[in-house]
Amino acid sequence: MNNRYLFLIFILISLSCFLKAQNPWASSVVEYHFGNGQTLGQSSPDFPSNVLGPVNPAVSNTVPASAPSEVLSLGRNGWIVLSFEQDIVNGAGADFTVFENAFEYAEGLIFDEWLMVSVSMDGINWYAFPCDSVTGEGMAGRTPTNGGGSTNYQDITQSGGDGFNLDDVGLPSARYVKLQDATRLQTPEKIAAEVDAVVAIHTGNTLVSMPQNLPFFWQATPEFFSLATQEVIKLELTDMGGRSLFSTVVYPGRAVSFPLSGITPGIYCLKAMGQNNFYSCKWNYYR
Ligand SMILES: [Ca+2]
Ligand SMILES: [Ca+2]
Ligand SMILES: [Ca+2]
Repeated sequence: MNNRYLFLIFILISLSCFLKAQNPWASSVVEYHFGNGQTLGQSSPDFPSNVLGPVNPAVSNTVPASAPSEVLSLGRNGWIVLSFEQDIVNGAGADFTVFENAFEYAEGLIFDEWLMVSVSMDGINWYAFPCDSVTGEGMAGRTPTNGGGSTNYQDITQSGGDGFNLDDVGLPSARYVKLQDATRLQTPEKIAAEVDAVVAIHTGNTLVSMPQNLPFFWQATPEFFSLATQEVIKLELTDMGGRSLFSTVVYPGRAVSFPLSGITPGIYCLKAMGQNNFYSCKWNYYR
């Protein structure tokens, strides 16, 4: 086998690893309990694939997902716990989006079936998103899904669905999302909510808070943190107690990269000191 083929195989393996690592959709069902009244999509071979992976791009705000292969009815008071290949992390704004099959049945009128949402980092301790049992505010199942082949489902302004911000439960990250039917709080024709899909908007490593218009560019993988800059800066990583873990000077046009193998996942402070500027931000490191 010549080098050209070896190179091609290397590229294909790298690409497949990259694509696998990028799956932002719920990837497994951890636990569930179905309630009464509706059984759509609850049996094999529709379940569990109907709640994992992406939504059907053919759906729209007036034509919702309705096939058992696409959606799962939880039944009255039913619930399900979904997990992800990577942690959902707390970035700017909404961090994940829940897609039910709410739809617009007349101008401005939505047939919504509510789901209470909670999250957990460890699958043991749960944090419920605050919600209003009268208006449904803070619950999922309220906003139709927008379809279309070019929709970016990690952009809540394009995707529709209901977005949730980990800021609202005070968590830096979550691995599990629990959805519980809450149609008992609604009018009687709402029998049970369906689950179509859940997508993580922010995954893996991210900066929790980062000032805008920085004079440097950063990138993080679970293994390395790299940074390139337009001015000479001193870069320092400290723990939240101020203890210095790494420090270096970065020059324009010469990116630096430092290994994260010796650093345990957690929250750190990243400081960049330029000649006239000082930047400091909290960095949420997850593997
Ligand atoms: Ca957030
Ligand atoms: Ca529904
Ligand atoms: Ca689905």
